[in-house]
Amino acid sequence: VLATVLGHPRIGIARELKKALEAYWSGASPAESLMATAQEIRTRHWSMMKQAGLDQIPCNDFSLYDHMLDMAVTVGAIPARFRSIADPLNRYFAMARGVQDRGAGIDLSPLEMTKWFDTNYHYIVPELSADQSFALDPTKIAAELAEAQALGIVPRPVLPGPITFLKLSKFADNVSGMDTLDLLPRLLPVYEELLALLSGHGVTWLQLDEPCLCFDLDPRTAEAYRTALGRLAAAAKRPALLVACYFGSIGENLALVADSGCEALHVDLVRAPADLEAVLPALPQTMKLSLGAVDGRNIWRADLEQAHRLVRRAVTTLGSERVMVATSCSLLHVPVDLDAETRLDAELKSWMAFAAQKVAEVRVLADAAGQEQPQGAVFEQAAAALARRRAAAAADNPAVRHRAEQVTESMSRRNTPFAERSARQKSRFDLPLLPTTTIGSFPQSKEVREARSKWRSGALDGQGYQDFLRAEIRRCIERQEQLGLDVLVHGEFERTDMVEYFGEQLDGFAFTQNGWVQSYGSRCVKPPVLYGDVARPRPMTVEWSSYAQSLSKRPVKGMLTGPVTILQWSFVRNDQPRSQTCRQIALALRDEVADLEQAGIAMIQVDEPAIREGLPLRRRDWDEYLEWAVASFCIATAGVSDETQIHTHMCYSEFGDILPAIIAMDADVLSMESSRSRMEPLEHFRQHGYPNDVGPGIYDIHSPRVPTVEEMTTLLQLAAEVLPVERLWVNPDCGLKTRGWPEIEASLANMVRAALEVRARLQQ
Ligand code: THG
Ligand code: ZN
Repeated sequence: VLATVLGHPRIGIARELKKALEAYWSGASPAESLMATAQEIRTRHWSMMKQAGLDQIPCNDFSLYDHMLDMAVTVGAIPARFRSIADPLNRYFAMARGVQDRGAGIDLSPLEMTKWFDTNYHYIVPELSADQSFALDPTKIAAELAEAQALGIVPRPVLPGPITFLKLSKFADNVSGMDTLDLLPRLLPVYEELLALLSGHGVTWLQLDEPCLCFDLDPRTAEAYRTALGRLAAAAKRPALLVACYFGSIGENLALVADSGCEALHVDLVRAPADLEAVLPALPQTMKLSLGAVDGRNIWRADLEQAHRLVRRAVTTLGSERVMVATSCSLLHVPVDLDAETRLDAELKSWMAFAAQKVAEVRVLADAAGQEQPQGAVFEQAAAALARRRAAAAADNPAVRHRAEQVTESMSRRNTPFAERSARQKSRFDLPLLPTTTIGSFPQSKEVREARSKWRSGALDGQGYQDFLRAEIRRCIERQEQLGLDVLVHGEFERTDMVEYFGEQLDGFAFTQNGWVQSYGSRCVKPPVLYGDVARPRPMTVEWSSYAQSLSKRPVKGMLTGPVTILQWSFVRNDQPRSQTCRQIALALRDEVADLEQAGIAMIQVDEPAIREGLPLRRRDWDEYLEWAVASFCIATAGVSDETQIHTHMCYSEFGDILPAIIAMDADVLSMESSRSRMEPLEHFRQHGYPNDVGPGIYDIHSPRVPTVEEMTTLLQLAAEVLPVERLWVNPDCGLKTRGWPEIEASLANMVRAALEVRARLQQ
């Protein structure tokens, strides 16, 4: 039985890649240092996996920015606007981040970015044209292959498969009436060419990632799978193909791979344990099975006994020659090494495993495949840790559990319908038509970070830190008033991350020092570990919000992160349903909302950017999820009086397919990312309507470019054609935490001007 993983984290234990990227982008260091750092990271990870005894080691899973962007470059899908950039590295980053050079008159918008399945990772969406042609550029994959081979490793390169690549790509704006799968006949020859080339370089196994096999497929896509996998399997010169399905059940799509002639199938037995029994009898004699038995999405130590039973079942049916043990998906979604955690509670730490530990787990499982009853210290320690974890959970917080059981339906309903609340709120706030606001965060400047780290190290005392933050808030309020914004925010300078901040103040969460996970490009998050029952010992945001409100006559929104987003962006316990954990978070937030209202905060924003991200991949699972997700948001927010205005914000996803659920959340105001997808949400509003207030984002904050007034008036007018102008708000796409003040002031000044212009036009 062979041991393997589907991919390794690439950011580095100390986020070396992040630092090297940002130094290169800022001009502080040359391309050579970036390349050297990238190579060091790859070398270290390959050596580590080799030392750990993995039989197949992935390569080309590394990326300087994103693996879908890499694939777009590999197949020559470079949109026309980038083709004049001669330097490949500059062109690559231009596609990822856009370019704006006012002096030179250059203004290239980047490719879109969106969530990778139901994870918190964002990929770059390849942009295709109607007359798209493809041409192989094997530079990256060939270089990484040679590098691995030079280290004495026989790597298994990883590629997004052709169907997943096309399904996750998009046509440029000007294309209509085409399906990206129309391009399959043009794309397949490039894959064939690449397969031949890799085979020529001594590659014996290739991993084709086809997570789209976890979706309900329409007949056209299913047929495309048959065509594509069949064609690749029939290629004259190629490595053996491992088709990897992960993030869910392969279900009825099994035959598409089983009948393809490919040499191996990978299934995700963490998300879909029942797949094993379905796959065993259906797999042809010629195929191997890779068992995704160790969770690549979470940080818990594996239940080795349970995983062993799966391995045994496969081995006794297929024979050990045909079985591989693997992680459920790439380890991209977990931190690098638990050993780097020196401050974690020892007990909690003994329940956990990061990438390095998971590599060891697959090895142990593969080694024990021949034993009926697994033996040895490793199995015993894992079982003991699991038993201690269960005992701790059972004794945790009865009061929290009791309260969660007592939740009534009326707790998730506002007192009166929107129309009535809205009228009361309108008279309370007296806002102009098209009120302007922002999403919540303002720049986390170097000074803010320095002050926080001084406070944490003890160099700055609590009072000093508080004074510093108050001064930041005061300046932020002044700037917003000067810009002429109607509804203000305090700026969130006290928060590192919108989930981490709340986790730090709630019972049931723990924190790592180095548990970084890539979110997009150089940006990382450090998800809290939600291990126990969630309770709120004391108010979390009331002081900051009250202080901010005391500085202005204009409304200042209170800012909270919603229960679904806290759940989705944490590593959560896997010993009870997610719905139950979410409800505990919702109840803690409900108390915070009540305290904010009590303190005179009249608008409270509860962000749920991750609500779409948590949607199950299979439609049959949608209703159940949406029901508890919406109920959780409502439990958190519906306890307020009619005059208190609840806002929410969503971004990073396309919301069309869950619009009814978003409507059911019944927030008074919804601000939503739209500008990067050229106001796509408006199309859904046009078709289905939206009953409450909306602020479709009119400025893309993910790019440093400053949007013009005209651009934004155009978008506003587009919105006004779809929704009644009395229900429209004016705001950016998302928070401004990652941007710099100069570009923000210019952009927001333009945004306010755009609102004034459209207001004036409407009043003519
Ligand atoms: N927090 C969490 N998840 C998220 C977001 C978030 N997922 C979606 C979206 N926002 C992703 N966007 C970002 C934006 C900025 C950063 C991370 C994800 C970021 N991170 C810092 C960095 O990498 O420099 C690290 C954090 C810090 O140093 O405080 O800026 O907002 N959980
Ligand atoms: Zn956002």
